[in-house]
Amino acid sequence: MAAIFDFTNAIIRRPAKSVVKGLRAGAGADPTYEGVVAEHAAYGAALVNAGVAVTILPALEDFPDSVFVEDPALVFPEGAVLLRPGAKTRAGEAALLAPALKEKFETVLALEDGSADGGDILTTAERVMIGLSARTDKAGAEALMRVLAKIGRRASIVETPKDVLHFKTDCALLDEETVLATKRLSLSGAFNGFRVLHAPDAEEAAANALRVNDVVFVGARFRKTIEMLEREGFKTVPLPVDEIGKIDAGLSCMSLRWRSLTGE
Ligand code: CIR
Repeated sequence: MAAIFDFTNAIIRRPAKSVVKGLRAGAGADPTYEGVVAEHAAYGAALVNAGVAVTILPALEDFPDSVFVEDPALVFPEGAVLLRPGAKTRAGEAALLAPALKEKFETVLALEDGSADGGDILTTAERVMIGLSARTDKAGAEALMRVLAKIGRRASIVETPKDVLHFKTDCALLDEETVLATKRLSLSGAFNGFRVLHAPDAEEAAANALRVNDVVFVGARFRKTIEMLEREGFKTVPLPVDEIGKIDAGLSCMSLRWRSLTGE
């Protein structure tokens, strides 16, 4: 049986020049456009190397954060869900993603209430975990549970630590029973029943890693995390994240990934 991290397809979106003005919680420096382009290109190449067929959508200048295509939608082998991003400047991204999803999926459902960002959603073999955050509210999370029930997915609502952008800012699924998580998130008990590897101190941002087929994408500067994962038997692919990190992003954010049931 295919594992939850076995992906055949992905959608990514080219960064817009406006990405330098992407949202961020702090008052840090802007990333450079060229830097984001380089990180995005390395990420796209890593997906291809991992055996994934990648569709690249054009940049959307009016949406500085649209390169983070994970947030306006959710995809599964059995269908896609258009979400309602919680940031005002990102609300229009879902409609602009709809045509590409309709081309790829027979079933495209839509969230009807509240707000929810894909960055707050972690799909495990058993269930879909929906993290409440400043972007995903209770109405959105509950509406999403109803939509997921239509495609036969069980879901549960969990908490994102305070002041953390998204649930997956602080965690990644490494295999069916193992997660990489920050200590602050694992303390919430969200991963009871999982084996949890903690992101080392001072490398909390490494928790936004991404398991794709046989490998785990990890931020290249997180040396201790890479060592830990390799020691645990995971094959890592270090990728540059310094520029996207300036606008609060990590490695799950730049793609929508799924296993195609039709082989297309
Ligand atoms: C934002 O604040 O929406 C973007 N600057 C970063 C989005 C990161 N996305 C993700 O973690 N899924």
